[in-house]
Amino acid sequence: MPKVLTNQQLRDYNEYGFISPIDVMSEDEAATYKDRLEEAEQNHPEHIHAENRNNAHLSFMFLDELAHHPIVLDVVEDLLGPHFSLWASVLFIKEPNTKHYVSWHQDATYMGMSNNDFLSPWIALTPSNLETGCMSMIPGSHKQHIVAHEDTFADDNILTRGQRVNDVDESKAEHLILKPGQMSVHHAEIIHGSQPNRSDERRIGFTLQSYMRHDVKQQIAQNQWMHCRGDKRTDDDLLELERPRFDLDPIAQKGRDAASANYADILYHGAKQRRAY
Ligand SMILES: O=C(O)CCC(=O)C(=O)O
Repeated sequence: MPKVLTNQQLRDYNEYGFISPIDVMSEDEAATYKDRLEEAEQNHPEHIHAENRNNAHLSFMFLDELAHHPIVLDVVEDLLGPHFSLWASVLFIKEPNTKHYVSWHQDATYMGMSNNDFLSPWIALTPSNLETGCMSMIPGSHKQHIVAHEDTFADDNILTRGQRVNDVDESKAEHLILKPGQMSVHHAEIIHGSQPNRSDERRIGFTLQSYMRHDVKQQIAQNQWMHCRGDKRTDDDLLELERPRFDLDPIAQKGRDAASANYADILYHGAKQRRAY
């Protein structure tokens, strides 16, 4: 019996590779998270900015709360079962009237996992729609597994390598319109991307990338995870990441530094160049 999702949503996830929208919190509550984000950006700019956007849930309590939000974890449990951990997180912020975009890609391409049956929730803290540059998905594309990607390192492409899948039939795309406080969940192999923000407000999305069952093994670099629910991972080489107890908790911060360096080693493995994020 699922905890949060309907049987139809479970079928949709298997058939199309995503579910959207899912209510996590009210718009008012989402506004308080946006305020906390902007306070962090103002008070600790070195720890949270466009090039230091990875694993900020290890630095700031408001993002740790989202990573462990009971509705988010219930949704993950409905899809993955009772035992899972979190690998990393990314803040995808598109400033007003900017050219930044995300090319068509599949998340799992460069993660170096033993299998790609895992998922990412994407939580909207501001409206995410056609004008602000919401995510778009190619329904069912998770069923074809990983296809060829071309690394472009294009300036306005905010993916690590600017990697892109060519020849996507964009007429099939479904646009995930989210209000602040709603989230989508997508499969690691679905082809997705997003257009620039043409509006006068920020588009702020926080993606938990990704929650995985313990049978998914890291095959490149260090094996680092944050435990979320159920039994803990028991890998011999496990490096467990600790939750922060307060903003900029030095123990969790040390974990973030290590996790983000490791994340770059994994995502840029074999790449011709590296960017700062
Ligand atoms: O935020 C975006 O526009 C893209 C995010 C994305 O590709 C992801 O979360 O996997």
